Amino acid sequence: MAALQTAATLGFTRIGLQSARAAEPDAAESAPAIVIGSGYGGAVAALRLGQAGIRTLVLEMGRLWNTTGSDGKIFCSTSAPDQRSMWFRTRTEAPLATFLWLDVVNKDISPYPGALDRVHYDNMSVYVGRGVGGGSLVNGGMAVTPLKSYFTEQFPTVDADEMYGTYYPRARAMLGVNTIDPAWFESTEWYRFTRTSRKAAGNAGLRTTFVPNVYDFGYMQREAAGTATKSALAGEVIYGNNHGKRSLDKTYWAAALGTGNVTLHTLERVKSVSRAGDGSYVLTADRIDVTGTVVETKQYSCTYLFLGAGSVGTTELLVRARDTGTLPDLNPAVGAGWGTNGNTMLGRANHVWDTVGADEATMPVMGIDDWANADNPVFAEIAPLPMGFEHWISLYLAITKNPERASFTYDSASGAVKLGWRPDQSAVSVAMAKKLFDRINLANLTIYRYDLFGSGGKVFADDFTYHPLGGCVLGKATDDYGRVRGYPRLYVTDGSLVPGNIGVNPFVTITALAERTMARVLAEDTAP
Ligand code: FAE
Repeated sequence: MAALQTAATLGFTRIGLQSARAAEPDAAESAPAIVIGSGYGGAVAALRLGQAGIRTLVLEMGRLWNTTGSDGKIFCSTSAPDQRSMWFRTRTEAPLATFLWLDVVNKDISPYPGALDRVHYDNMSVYVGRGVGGGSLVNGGMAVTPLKSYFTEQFPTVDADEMYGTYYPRARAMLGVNTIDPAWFESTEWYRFTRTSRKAAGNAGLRTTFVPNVYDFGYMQREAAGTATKSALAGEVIYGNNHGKRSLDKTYWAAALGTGNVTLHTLERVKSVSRAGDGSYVLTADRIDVTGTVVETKQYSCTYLFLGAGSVGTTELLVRARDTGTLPDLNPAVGAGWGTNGNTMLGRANHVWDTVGADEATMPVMGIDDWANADNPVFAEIAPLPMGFEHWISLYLAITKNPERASFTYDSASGAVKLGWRPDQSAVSVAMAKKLFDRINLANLTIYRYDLFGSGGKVFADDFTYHPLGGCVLGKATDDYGRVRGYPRLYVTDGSLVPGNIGVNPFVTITALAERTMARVLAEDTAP
């Protein structure tokens, strides 16, 4: 841990320098390696390239979150969102739309390159993080390793022993994964909401399990004791955490920039990818200012190109490249095999004596694990709903084993990439979540909450996902190591490799797969 903190301190200094540099317009630029996107897949690629001595340029469309606003904070809280909350919106679009059917959750904001984006497709929208660190800036930090048996089912061609013996441990160590002290968990008011949900699950004969997190639980205990500035205990999460969370800027990016070989350009959105006659890759990118105005369109070239723009970002870039003819030899598997990780959100109403407490920590630490139930496999995260008052609501993000998959296609009329997800595909997740939570409600004589997802009385939020997965599936669009088929020295390292579902929260798997890809690529593809 000491090494990690040293790297983080070093990295912050360097991040500051890089950001100053990113403000100056650049001419066309080439680098041996370019990484698109700075989430988990991009961060692993950049660190390992930098350590191998390969000069690497990283292009990220979001901003670097290292300067404070007028309130002295870098990020805003969920209860008082401002322009920093969302990516160029005039109103926030929080997952929980209403309370008591009232439109009191979302707030008007001014457009700005904020930390959270909600990308809308027909019938499905996808929450993603924007900025250096990608999803790590806005996520709940749950760092879960899937069941080995399910990993093998999803990745039959990957050596699972090697993943569980080498790459998962490597990813967890780098990410700074830790677990809550069980004794503190049992006694603190901040996790009463979780204990209440555990009791309800137990009454239905269901198993619950602690899940690790990248939020520093030592820091959280100091928050509770009043000796550290509150973050997870002050309602901070989906618009960023000002303290406590080991997001990628404090782990992988600190180490990557510390190699001296990695340069980061922020507020640059890659628009297209093509290949020059000499086999190098050519990119165009729009550089925007904080109003969203394009101030420069830049060209880059590289020998090795790593795509880490996330499941929807990477897939959109490659589908567009194939279907507009800039990378015409991409195979038909590009764009296919996309899923929501079976995500469905829901709330239950507890009895008045089963309180959840006015104080709720924002970092989830427990799940209801019914994945082994072959008839209806579900893993449900016990999610926080910090409102600062007692509301008796138990909130959950259910991850169901939904086998439905959709494809992205290029629409030449609009120039947009579309996702072919249908409502009946979401209905599969809902039916599975309902089967589990009907059981819990029956055992506890409780009911669902009808007031949280819009004025229509929707019980199951089935129109968004936190866990977009697939689109460039490992072994199909790429070889077994993320090398894109048909294009040498072009790689995918992010969540688009995961075939639509992994049964738990996905970032540890994405990180571990990227570590595996980079170990192989650096050993085989970059040798002189
Ligand atoms: P990602 O982290 O999305 O990074 C992609 C990056 O690429 C972003 O920074 C983009 O801004 C950037 N980008 C995209 N397109 C372009 C372009 N054209 N040019 C330049 N830059 C581009 O990708 N997962 C867990 O395991 N545990 C959790 O507790 C958890 N909670 C979540 C809560 C929320 C609210 C959300 C939104 C997600 C949560 N997730 C969680 C999901 C997790 O954050 C997600 O799987 C990973 O972030 C995906 O990692 P990737 O590397 O695929």
